[in-house]
Amino acid sequence: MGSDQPHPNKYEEIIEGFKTNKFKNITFITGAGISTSAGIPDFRSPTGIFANVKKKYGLNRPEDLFELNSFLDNPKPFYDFCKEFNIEHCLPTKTHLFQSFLCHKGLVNKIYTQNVDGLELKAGCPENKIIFAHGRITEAGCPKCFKSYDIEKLRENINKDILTTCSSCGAYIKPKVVFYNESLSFSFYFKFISIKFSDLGIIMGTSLRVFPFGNLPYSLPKSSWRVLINMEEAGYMSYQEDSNAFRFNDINKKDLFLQGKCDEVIDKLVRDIGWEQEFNNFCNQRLSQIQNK
Ligand code: CNA
Repeated sequence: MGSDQPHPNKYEEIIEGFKTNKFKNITFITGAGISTSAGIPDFRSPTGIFANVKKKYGLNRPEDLFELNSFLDNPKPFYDFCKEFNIEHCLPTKTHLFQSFLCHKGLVNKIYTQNVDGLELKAGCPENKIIFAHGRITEAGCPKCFKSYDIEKLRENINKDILTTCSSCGAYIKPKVVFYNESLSFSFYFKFISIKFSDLGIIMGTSLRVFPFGNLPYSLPKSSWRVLINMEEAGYMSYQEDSNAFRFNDINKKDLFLQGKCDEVIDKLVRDIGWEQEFNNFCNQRLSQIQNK
């Protein structure tokens, strides 16, 4: 199914929808694949983080690097990984800038992201539009008693190979990013309801294999379009009429799969809508603002 061409009528309907201002509540559901062109590896691509960490850090499974109990037993592999995972210099991609562009046009409902890199904020998306479902790398705290900790101090300690423990409960401190076996923040569940207001869901750069986040596309209302932009098909497919799973090949369903690199698909989309000049101006302006900071 993945190699099928996107249904031409569905693609045209989406383009027409943008041109006629039909979409006013666009919901983005995103993952690490939207940041790979910024130089940040994802988890599961052949060149992703999971490809070499098992051997490098002597783990049983690559997931153990981000597993709460493994971290609490021995934080060293994760701290060593952090030393190399420096993303401060990374710039937002075309895909992040597209989200920001649509926010500035007042067309965005919410951006649900699994990413912890904060590139949505760098791109200029308003903070109140973004739900960082898996937290952010720019904050630190105790995973047991939730006491906050200074991220700069944690980074300094990591770079000096000092193990940082919580002054209240003694557990090891980590950046406030959600690990396997850790609960999602209260605000994720609180803001989850907003998804019901979508008229277009754009799901990008995610394998949809981390839950509960991976279930978000199936919570979009039945009336909403669902466009998946990814290197390969992701999520559940179904041929059953009453299922919420994707049905990209069903002519009557508002599901469309656009296979490829996010930035390239976004470029084509913008061109086909007729926004090329306006979008390029927006990107140049935003990128020069970041560089002049
Ligand atoms: P994943 O499981 O690694 O899947 C990424 C998906 O994106 C795969 O299907 C890839 O084929 C696809 N992909 C990669 N590059 C592109 C591209 N340029 N264009 C289109 N598709 C592409 O990552 P998920 O986000 O699905 O998994 C969730 C984890 C990854 C979350 O817990 C994140 O915190 C974690 N993560 C985040 C970052 C980040 O913040 N940038 C980096 C690495 C991992």
